[in-house]
Amino acid sequence: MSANIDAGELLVETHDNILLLRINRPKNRNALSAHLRRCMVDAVEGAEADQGIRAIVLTGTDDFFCAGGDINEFQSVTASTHHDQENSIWKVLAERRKTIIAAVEGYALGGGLELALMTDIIVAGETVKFAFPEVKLGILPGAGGTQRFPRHVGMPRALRYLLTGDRFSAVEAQTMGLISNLAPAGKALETALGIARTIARHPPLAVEQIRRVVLDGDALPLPRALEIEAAGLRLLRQTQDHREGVRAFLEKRPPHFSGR
Ligand code: CO8
Repeated sequence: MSANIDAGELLVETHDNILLLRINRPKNRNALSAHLRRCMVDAVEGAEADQGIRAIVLTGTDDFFCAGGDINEFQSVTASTHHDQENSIWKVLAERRKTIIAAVEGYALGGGLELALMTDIIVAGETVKFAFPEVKLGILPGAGGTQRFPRHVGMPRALRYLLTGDRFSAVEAQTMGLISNLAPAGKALETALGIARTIARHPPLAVEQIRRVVLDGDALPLPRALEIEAAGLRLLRQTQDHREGVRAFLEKRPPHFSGR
């Protein structure tokens, strides 16, 4: 079943328990306008509050994921308004509980690549081109790009692309460990929806805890990270869904998870 809301620059569709967000500014190559960022915040906040939504897929149009920040708006952006806007969208995305999968086709440039890096799983079509062109505009990738990119691909490779602005291919991105799946061109969305459906079938508290423990643990020394892993497991062991999962396995039947 699917329900569709046309929010203009962001098309919002519900496919059963998956929220599909389609960036829709083809004339501007899906550049991130302030309005588009606001729509994304609203959509993600709405999904967070909706227990029926188990995963989010974020995509662009057929041949463009996102060309980055809207350069037309750069001239009117001051250091402080920029900071406020950043806080709003990036904080909501960083602190969310639900899984987001990016389905990338065409190009993911600058802020578009940073947006993909904020998601949990990146699926890219094999003809995708990535780049950080910010250096050519006299700025830096300020939505986490200078920090998340090196953590994904290693410092030397990250500096090579951050300092030159050169493009790299989806195949190179896969070799670097930047993307989770390389899909045939045009099939990134289908692949991402398949992954989202699998995640959506699992107990939501387990999905949320696994994600949280992995992300929080990444910034911690190993002994402390192992403590939060243990705390997450203790919490999950007390859930009805854990008991149901074990019972269903032993009774050789499909589980019926309640989300508790
Ligand atoms: N912003 C605004 N408009 C854009 C952008 C953009 N980032 N990219 C393309 N457009 C517009 C063009 O101006 C053009 O408009 P018009 O038709 O009115 O002249 C239209 O899209 C089509 O552009 P092209 O003719 O160049 O189309 P091509 O298909 O030949 O090329 C490219 C598409 C490769 C995307 C090319 O346009 C390009 O290189 N664009 C610039 C990409 C770029 O530099 N991105 C980085 C921006 S800086 C950034 O992202 C920092 C992060 C900011 C975070 C913001 C959140 C707070």
